[in-house]
Amino acid sequence: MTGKLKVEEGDRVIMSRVILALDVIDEKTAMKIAEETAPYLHAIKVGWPLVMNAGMDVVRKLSQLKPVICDFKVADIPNTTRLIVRGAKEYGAYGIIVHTFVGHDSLEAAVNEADDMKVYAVTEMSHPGALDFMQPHTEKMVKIAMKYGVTGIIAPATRPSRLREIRKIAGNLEILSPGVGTQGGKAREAIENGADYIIVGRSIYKEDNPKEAAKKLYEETKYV
Ligand code: NUP
Repeated sequence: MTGKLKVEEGDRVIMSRVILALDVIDEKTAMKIAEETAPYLHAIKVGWPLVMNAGMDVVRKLSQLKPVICDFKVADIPNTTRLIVRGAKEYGAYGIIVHTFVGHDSLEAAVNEADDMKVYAVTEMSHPGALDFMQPHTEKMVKIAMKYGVTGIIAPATRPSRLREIRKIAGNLEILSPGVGTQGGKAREAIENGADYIIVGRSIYKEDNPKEAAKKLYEETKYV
């Protein structure tokens, strides 16, 4: 996706660049925050913290509000990858996040099993440790992710100059960018440097007013 989004129709937000990382562990809290923020979101991302406590049913429940992306960072052999991707699909997930470093066959298994579910491949993580092993291989990972037909990639809002470089080789792949807010990245800067969507957790769900926080991020990124 590139270019400007059509973002509002009357009072209704029809497109947003904000993906909520719902890393709360209690289902009731998760549902409450999701309900409040949903009007300003593109999607909701869930990961192990919530699923380990609330179970996979939470994916189905949240999907009533917004498309759900399962951040399982799958990093396994093709057969196990297939089983995990199938599991997410059965609970109605819209997308799943997998690791790219595991290589071509696991990536291919994920994309094939996903069918019309979206696959997002991690190419460079947002935390400092990503420089140790990942970053030297990012370009190669972006290329292999493209070759095997993923919908999008994960690249860091904490390093806007890297985002810009990654966008140059990623063509029209969607770029989902975590690290905004608590990790130090800036929403608008991430979009201006090539991200299509920002992934934001604590700077929404830990705020006194998550709805206002989501709205603010939506406003900040809608016309970029
Ligand atoms: O590189 C990545 N960085 C990252 O923070 C890849 C991710 N998937 N994430 C996830 O994004 C992380 O696991 C968390 O769910 C979310 C960021 O949360 P926060 O730092 O905004 O609270």
